[in-house]
Amino acid sequence: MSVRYGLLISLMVFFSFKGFSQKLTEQPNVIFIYVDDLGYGDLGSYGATKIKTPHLDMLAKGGIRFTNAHATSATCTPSRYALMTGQYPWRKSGTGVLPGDAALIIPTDKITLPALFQQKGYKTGLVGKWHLGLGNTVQKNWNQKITPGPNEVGFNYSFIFPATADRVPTVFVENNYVVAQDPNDPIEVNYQTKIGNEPTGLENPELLKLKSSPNHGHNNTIVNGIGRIGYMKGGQLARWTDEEMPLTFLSKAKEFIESNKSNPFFLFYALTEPHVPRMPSTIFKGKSGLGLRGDAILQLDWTVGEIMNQLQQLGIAKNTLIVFTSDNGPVLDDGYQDGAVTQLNGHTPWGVLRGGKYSTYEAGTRVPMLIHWPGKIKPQVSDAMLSQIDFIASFAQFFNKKLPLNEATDSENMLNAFLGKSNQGRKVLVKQGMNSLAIVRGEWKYIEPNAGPALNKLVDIELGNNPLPQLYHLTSDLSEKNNVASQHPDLVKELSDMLQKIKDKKN
Ligand code: NG6
Ligand code: CA
Repeated sequence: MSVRYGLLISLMVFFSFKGFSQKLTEQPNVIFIYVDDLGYGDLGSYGATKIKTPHLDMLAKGGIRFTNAHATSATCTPSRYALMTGQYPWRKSGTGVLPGDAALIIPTDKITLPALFQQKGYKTGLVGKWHLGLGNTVQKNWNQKITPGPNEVGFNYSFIFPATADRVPTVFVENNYVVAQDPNDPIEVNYQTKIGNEPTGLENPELLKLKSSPNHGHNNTIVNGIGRIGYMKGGQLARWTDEEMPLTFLSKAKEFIESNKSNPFFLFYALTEPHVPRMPSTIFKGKSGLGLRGDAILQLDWTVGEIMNQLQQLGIAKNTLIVFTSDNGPVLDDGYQDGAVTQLNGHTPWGVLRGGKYSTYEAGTRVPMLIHWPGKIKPQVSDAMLSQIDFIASFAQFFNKKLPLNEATDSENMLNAFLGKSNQGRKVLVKQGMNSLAIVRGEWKYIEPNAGPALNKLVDIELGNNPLPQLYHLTSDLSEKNNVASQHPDLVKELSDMLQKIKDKKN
């Protein structure tokens, strides 16, 4: 063999080995564990003392714990919309909390977070809560293929419930079909008028095993002893049992991991806990001493432990990056009398923050976020300001891939901060409450004036609404106690102009 050939072959061997090892590290499995309504103060690693979350504390200890990470919005649908699309949800109407019969609001012809992974050859899966609509219309036949849905926006596999656990239809949908359909008992859903003859929470409160709170509206069709929002009939076999539902999701998540253990996968695992109705498996009931909300958090923590154990057992823990975060802040009474208020016992789900779910104050959108990738990410606490909207641009960077022009344009590449290589987060961030937007730049937060109610009396949460501008110096006043807008009119003007400019931005 000539010297030249020898060199060529050794170069080829070198590059193919290099290629192989890069593949291992550059295509880690990615699991997003996205929980529902978990607050900044709900985990041990974020200071909770009244509730024990050992599995998540381990995740925090072995990875990055972010103190300044945000959902874009203080409710579920818009936060999820932003995470999937990289676009601020308030740019598009119809992205508020969706009813259970809503049509799909994610465009099928644009880049999404799962589609990005799909394009890199990952198998992508979604298990859990969806809440981004299904099909093209509100009126739809639940007894045949329901499309478009998650499978049309980037997921190879999906096992979901359509909206929230407190909204009908209370069924699972697997790859566009309701699970356990019965042609003799077709499903119908209606959000306007009662259909069928089944009891409702309003007419038959004596049938409820979990009492609805007055005036919230969780008093339509009763399923599994719980009044829901909306009416449904049929599909008796298909209806989930709340106590089993999270375990069903867990087993589907595990199946997805197991069947993709030999190839790179992206799993979006959207837990329903601790959203209402809190009805955890019986083994967790009463265990926290904090009512069913606390019990649901114990179940959530246990679930994360189960996934971590599985990754260990399959020998893929080292090659799996886990992101754990929440879609919005905490709420106690969100429709049911489940002990969240009466047995709070000094627990502070919002930590030191003001407000809660629905609020423009910090507790609405500042959420726990942990990122864990053994061997690759150094354990640390990061104060970088980050938004969930940034994942899509950051993973695009991770894969060295350009996002399509004019898509995901609100997403910023924060890869180094997400991987703990830098403490530099966003310079500016816009956050959405129920009625107003806030902008954070560095140390300062400005909330635009608006006429909404100061307090959501139903849930007893301060919404952050004020007809006057609000300015908070977050660095010294994280609890937003002192509105200093009148002392800094120039700064108020600057931030309000900046917010306007972001609002006016096209695409
Ligand atoms: C609200 C519901 C609340 C919850 C929320 C959605 C009422 C009075 N309250 O409209 O119970 O379902 O929507 O929560 O109807 S989220 O986390 O999915 O955004
Ligand atoms: Ca939520």
